[in-house]
Amino acid sequence: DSATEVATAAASGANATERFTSDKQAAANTPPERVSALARQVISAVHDTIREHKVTYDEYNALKAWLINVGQTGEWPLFLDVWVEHVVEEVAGETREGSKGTIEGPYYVPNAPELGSAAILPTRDGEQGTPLLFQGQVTSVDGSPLPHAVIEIWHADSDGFYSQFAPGIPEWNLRGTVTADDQGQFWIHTMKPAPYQIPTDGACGNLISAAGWHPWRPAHLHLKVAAAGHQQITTQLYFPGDAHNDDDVANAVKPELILDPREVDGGQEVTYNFVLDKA
Ligand code: MBD
Ligand code: FE
Repeated sequence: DSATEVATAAASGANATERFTSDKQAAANTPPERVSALARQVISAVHDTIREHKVTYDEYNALKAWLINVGQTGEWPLFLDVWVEHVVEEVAGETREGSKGTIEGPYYVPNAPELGSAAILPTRDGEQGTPLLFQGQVTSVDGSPLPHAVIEIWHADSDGFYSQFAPGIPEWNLRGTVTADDQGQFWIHTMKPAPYQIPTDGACGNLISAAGWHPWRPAHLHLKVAAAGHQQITTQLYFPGDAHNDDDVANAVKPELILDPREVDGGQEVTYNFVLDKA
């Protein structure tokens, strides 16, 4: 398949870096005392590691070369979202009562095509995979339906590639912005994604192979769910039986996020309801 042949780490990494730079670069306005405390603790964790393991000059230089390579392959968004974001999300989500969230990852793109409450995500002619109907309702923590809640959904294709980050895929393939009906209900027709493999030819892949880890994330749907007067959630949903639900390289699986699909004529169908906390 053509995407498989030309999806390089440098290309998808550069796209993810570009995406972050244009959408996300927020000024946190962190006071100097806090910058100092955080930076000091991170730097001293590095010092402790060096002392404890008696890190050599060769190892120090290998680290330097690797860090330079993370930037050159554009893989800072990938590295941070795979190995760091899950803890940021854990802290951010600590006080919410509604549906669990999990990490966003590097491949969200805002302003995907707007579809109605009964949506068919954009696919290619002959899009491969198992047809999936993903349906549900968005409610508030008090149980009341949230009319016209907005569900943004994006996911990989049946080769594990994301549109706009791997070449040769139409811009909005398997991405959409779905507006629920007046009862907060939605129906999304799509194709089941494949598990995602961290590119093996970039700096992250390098770390994974040098450490003898595996590069897999279980198959997943990404979602952002928003409604007036409520906190937006960012989440992912997984499929039962995936070999990597228990050892996701990005540590982003939670038991509440595993779907329970049923087999139907021509594919699968699953219901999952979202509960949003008040703003
Ligand atoms: C993904 O598809 C993803 O969801 C995350 C979190 C990291 C890398 C690739
Ligand atoms: Fe993903």
